[in-house]
Amino acid sequence: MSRAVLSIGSNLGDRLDRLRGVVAGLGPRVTAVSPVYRTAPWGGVEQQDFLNAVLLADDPAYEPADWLRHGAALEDAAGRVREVHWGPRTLDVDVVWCGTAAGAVRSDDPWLTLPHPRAHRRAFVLAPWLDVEPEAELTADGVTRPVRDWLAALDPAERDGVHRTGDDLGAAGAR
Ligand code: PH2
Ligand code: MG
Ligand code: MG
Repeated sequence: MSRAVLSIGSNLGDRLDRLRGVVAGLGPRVTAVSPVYRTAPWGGVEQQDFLNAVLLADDPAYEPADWLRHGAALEDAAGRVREVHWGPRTLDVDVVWCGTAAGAVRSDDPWLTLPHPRAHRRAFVLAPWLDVEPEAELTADGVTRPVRDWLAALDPAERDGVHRTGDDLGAAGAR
């Protein structure tokens, strides 16, 4: 049994269609879909703006690793090639947070580090996550804080780099 917070992003091709493909691909596992944000590229590589969103998902049969495997399969289906670190991509599906009956999962495995070690520094993750889960908490660097506090603590320039587009990926449960 696990519940996941997934950050999805695209900055190549039909970005909105790519994000919609993730919602469709996860199907009834998706329990909440955030608004879509246009976001300035994070990480220092000059490239086109991203579209980003956050999904909440739940599957009684999924272990935390299953979310990563499913996300990677959706990336492959979108023709993802891994070239430049933090560079342009048709589709990226990142597992930001995972919870089981025992609580929040912590993992230092480099293949699946949980919670995602950079989520607390990224407005493109925190802003849409807050939209779908206003009381969420995130542990980073050994400190647990509400997601809203991590977002408020960011450099204003980082927060100002994310804007809702008004696009819609479809409501959870509408598939
Ligand atoms: N993903 C990256 C690198 N930089 N910047 C934004 N705004 N959104 C992303 O999804 C993103 C990024 C690598 O996964
Ligand atoms: Mg990523
Ligand atoms: Mg990724």
